[in-house]
Amino acid sequence: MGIFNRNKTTDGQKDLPQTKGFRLFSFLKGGGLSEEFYGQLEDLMVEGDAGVKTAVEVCEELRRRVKAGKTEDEAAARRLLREILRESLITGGGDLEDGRLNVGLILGVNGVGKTTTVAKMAHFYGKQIGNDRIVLAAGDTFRAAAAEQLERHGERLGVRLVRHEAGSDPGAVIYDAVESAKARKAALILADTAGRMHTKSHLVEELKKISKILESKGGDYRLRKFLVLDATTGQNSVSQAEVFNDAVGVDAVILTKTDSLSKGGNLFAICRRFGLPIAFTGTGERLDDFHPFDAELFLDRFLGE
Ligand SMILES: Nc1nc2c(ncn2[C@@H]2O[C@H](COP(=O)(O)OP(=O)(O)OP(=O)(O)O)[C@@H](O)[C@H]2O)c(=O)[nH]1
Ligand SMILES: [Mg+2]
Repeated sequence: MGIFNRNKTTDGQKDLPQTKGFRLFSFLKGGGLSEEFYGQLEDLMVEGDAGVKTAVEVCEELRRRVKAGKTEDEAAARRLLREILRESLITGGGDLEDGRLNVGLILGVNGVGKTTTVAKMAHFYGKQIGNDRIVLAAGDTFRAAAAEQLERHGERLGVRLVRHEAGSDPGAVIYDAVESAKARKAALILADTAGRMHTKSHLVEELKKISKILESKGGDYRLRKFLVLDATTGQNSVSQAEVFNDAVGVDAVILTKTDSLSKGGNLFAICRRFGLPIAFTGTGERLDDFHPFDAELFLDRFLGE
């Protein structure tokens, strides 16, 4: 299973088979802090999906800190590397604001796990505030089966769903969900959206429109835009983050499918380049396979410690 899970029964993460993760340190040949050490490290960071820019920056920073620390010790350099990588990661962004209506807009390209994530989030937040204080909005009006998929989740969870006919305006669905939530004094709306390729500009334009409709009602509620990224897509997820963030301003990332093969170095690039926090990880297909992102745990797996 995923590189982000402990093989322990902690905070509800049950019986996950042990994973090896990327284990960068296990590939580093020992022998001191030579040019070869830094060269290897840079290559391994790229191999681990961090991208060339981030790999180079991290290695440069490591050289600086090694020099400043006046150390010749490889073990100390490994500790400094972990420190740099830890400082690169941003966590959080998933907290609800008390006493106010929270609206979570769930965005992402096709098939990354948006609809499943909406259901997982309802399950997760339902434990905090009660399922009856959550409203789901079927904002994917593009794919015929999407609203039904969400409806099944809603029925299972006992969470109210607002949906319109297929082909209708997604902005109107979400707007209706807001009215419905206000009338019922709900605390949270989770809005699904249609998957759109980040390369198709008209779809991204449509998203801008939805976002604008919601933002025009600002003050009434607290809007959070969550970008769902599939952990297995590596560097591609970095360009997805760039396009969505430029188009609508993303608030936090949710990384799905971390139970599948993924290296995870893309997270360093996403946090460092866009300043986006990683709020949650999806670790399987069940509703319970969803957890707040744990940076230390992620580093354990990425580095192999
Ligand atoms: N293994 C695994 N599978 C997941 C995870 N999250 C979602 N999936 C699976 O990924 C597939 C796609 O999930 P959806 O939630 O329908 O994805 P989507 O982004 O809504 O897809 P579109 O609406 O078509 O754009 C489903 O088979 C899910 O069960 C995860 O964390 N781990
Ligand atoms: Mg969907």
